[in-house]
Amino acid sequence: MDKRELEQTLVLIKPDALKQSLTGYMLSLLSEVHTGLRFAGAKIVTVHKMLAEEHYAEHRGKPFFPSLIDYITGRIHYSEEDAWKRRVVALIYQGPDAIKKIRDIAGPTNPQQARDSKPGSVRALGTVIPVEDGNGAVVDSRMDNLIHASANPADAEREIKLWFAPYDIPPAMREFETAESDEHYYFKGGRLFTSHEPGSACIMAPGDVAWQSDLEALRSIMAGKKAACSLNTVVAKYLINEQRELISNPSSL
Ligand code: FUP
Repeated sequence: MDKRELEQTLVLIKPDALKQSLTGYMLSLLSEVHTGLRFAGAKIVTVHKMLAEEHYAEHRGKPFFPSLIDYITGRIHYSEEDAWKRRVVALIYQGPDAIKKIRDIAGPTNPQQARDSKPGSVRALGTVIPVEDGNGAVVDSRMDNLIHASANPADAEREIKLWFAPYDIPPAMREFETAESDEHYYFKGGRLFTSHEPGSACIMAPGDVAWQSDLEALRSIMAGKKAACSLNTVVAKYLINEQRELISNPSSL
């Protein structure tokens, strides 16, 4: 297959889009008839805090970060009573220029700018909300912009590997290197184990196919060496829609 056909991008239909029932509209805009792109993966995800913080890691420490995490985990748009409705739709689109085509349909990050410079884009339908400090002073803004779309090839690879395991994607559609695990890996309380610990999650078993970069990271972490990415980056996808309290701070689930 032509390598250009393999280009992939991650799309998230965010909680505000689900709440406003814009999912069908957005899927139509992104459909193969309009973009020439195909689905390579799709899942419904209740976003846990670890996944949210890894996804938006580049914004850690900024004043809007806590509010952004509340937004993507669904806490802004659904109350505790409706907590079961807190979801995003995670999609991988694939095909020539997938990243650029979907960014064009999504529009500029800031909904106000999107309305000015790209009316008709998805984010032109979004909202900008002031973020206040503890004293009520406006210190930043949160952009409820309905859709996430990977910005460039490096981000697309990082994000797809963060949200999806290889087995979520048909083998012929996988863009990134995979390898077979020769170990069991378990996760509990922020730590990795190669033998079972009571209450741990089995992340991987011998013979499981995983992203090669994830396996390299797990091997480095077990050997006490510096890994190319954090343990949370690897395990977050395996804890998607997991009910047990396996994340180091259970209150963050
Ligand atoms: P994008 O790649 O378009 O999603 O843009 P960024 O990576 O810059 O931002 C990631 C998310 O953070 C966006 F969805 C919007 C949000 N954001 C804010 O809420 N406030 C800001 O000041 C900047 C970004």
